[in-house]
Amino acid sequence: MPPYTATYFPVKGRLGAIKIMLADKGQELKEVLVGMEEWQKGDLKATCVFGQLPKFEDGDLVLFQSNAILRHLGRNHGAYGKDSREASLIDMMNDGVEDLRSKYIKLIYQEYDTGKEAYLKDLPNSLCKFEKRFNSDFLVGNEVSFADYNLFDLLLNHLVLCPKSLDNFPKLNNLVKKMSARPKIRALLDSEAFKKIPINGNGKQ
Ligand code: GTS
Repeated sequence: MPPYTATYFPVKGRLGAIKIMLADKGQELKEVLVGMEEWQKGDLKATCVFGQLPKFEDGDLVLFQSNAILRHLGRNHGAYGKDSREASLIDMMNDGVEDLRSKYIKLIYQEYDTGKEAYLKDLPNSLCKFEKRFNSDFLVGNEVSFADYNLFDLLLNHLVLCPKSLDNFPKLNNLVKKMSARPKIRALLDSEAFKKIPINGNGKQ
């Protein structure tokens, strides 16, 4: 039986980075997909701590909040730095990824038709903050962390939004190249099951 179960809508959304990380760590994931009709009945929502998905189960431990799930998996699978100093830096960088993801989600769900041009114009101001942090193939230290998986997933979304968005960011391009080349991640990205899942729930990408 897979040790982990995720309950989510049939989109990549906030589960994408988690799935990429689990694939890279050779972990199986059982997925429970929830359609809008079922969600709108409200029964499942009422059981979710913050009334939202994803829900993640590790045995009898039930977690909500995608970044808490990433941290949990970082602790479980050696992707949270070599010491507490690196862990704090990884937390900082992941919070930065969350800030950019929040802007991206706002664009997708609220401003896609009116705000895309302004979003893309401002995007380099966010990306350069990450670009500056790379001294190796990873955001912090010499090992992959959950923040790398999270940033990688979000950069993939941005390459769909605008294929040229990373053109002036060699280190971000390198992250995408190196992460995409990790065999288990490559296999996930190439799988029909993964390719056919939409990035977002409203068809915008
Ligand atoms: N901070 C939460 C997290 O990181 O997990 C946000 C979760 C969230 O926004 N979930 C959305 C949801 O449950 C779905 S998605 O935006 O991740 O695709 N929406 C349904 C609802 O009723 O709020």
